[in-house]
Amino acid sequence: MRLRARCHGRLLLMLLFLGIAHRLLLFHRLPSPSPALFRRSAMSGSHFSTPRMVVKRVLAKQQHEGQGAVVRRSIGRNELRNLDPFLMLDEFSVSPPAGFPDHPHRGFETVTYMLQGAFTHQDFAGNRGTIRTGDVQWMTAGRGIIHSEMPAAEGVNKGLQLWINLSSRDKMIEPRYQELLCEDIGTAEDDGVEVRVIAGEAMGVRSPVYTRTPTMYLDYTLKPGARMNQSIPESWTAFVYIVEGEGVFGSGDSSPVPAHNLLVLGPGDGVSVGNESSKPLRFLLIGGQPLNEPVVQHGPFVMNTPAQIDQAMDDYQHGKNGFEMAKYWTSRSVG
Ligand code: FJE
Ligand code: FE
Repeated sequence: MRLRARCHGRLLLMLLFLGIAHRLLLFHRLPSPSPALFRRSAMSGSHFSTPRMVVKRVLAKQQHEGQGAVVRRSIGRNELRNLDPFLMLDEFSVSPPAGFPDHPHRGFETVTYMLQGAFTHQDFAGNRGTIRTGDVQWMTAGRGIIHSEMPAAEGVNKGLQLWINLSSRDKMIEPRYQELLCEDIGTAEDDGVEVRVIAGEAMGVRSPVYTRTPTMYLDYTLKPGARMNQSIPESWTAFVYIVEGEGVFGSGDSSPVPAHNLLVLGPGDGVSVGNESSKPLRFLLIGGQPLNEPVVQHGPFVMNTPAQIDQAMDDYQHGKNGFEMAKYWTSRSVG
């Protein structure tokens, strides 16, 4: 199956409109900018001296989560508990009426990226929104969010949810949302390599997302025979998650790795990936600055000490310190 972010038909409508406008207004051809200029900017961020190699490989097997939902967990399973600053990565696959009904978060961020279908979130502050194929919701839970995350389209709704830890000084900040619609996500294409820049910078394109814990989140698609090179800050944790197809990561002489595998990258200041297969390869390249702080997790609460976890559970139970609305709120059915 091919999972391609096509911006849910909105882009198609836009192109149709532009096509009609073009004919009506009888635009003349403008001289196109020098391709050499484009090429140079597309190459930025692709130079590095020490390529990172794969130091660990984890296959994300299916498990049940939430209410009847199925996830493939990679980060967060026993073999890969905490990849500082990352806490969890789930590739979810959910058909109504399954989903993730009302639950709290404190102390970290959740990043939800839709691959297929739609998801509606509702929170205890009255926020409600639906993200569709190619859209991203970057949620900073901070001191507290209670929300529901439920599929909004018939059939299978797929995506990825990443949990990024917050530093001790940011754990109790005000909650915040950043929503990126598919068509607003910067993309670049060069030599069979396409990138969607969700956070950070690649091939001359920068994301507007503010990452409180410095993070890069890149969605690459490589045509058969294509190769990419991407620099990654030397001190950062970095990994790859294969969404579709198979690729050769790090060293050119290693064997191809298929979908649903997570590869932890070792020391170095960049990575090189090749598609030596006859089908498209799609993978996420994600990196983040490690926090180097103690992590104490109890389900959806991630703090630095056991006392802070006790406090979070007490705040949630009694509606205090950010969980005030817990007493008055429940989500409505999505329909
Ligand atoms: C959660 C159980 C859960 N992975 N992927 C316990 F299911 C969840 C939870 C999710 C989740 C939600 C989406 Cl939209 C996608 C997910 C787990 O909501 F937070 C805890 N603590
Ligand atoms: Fe959640």
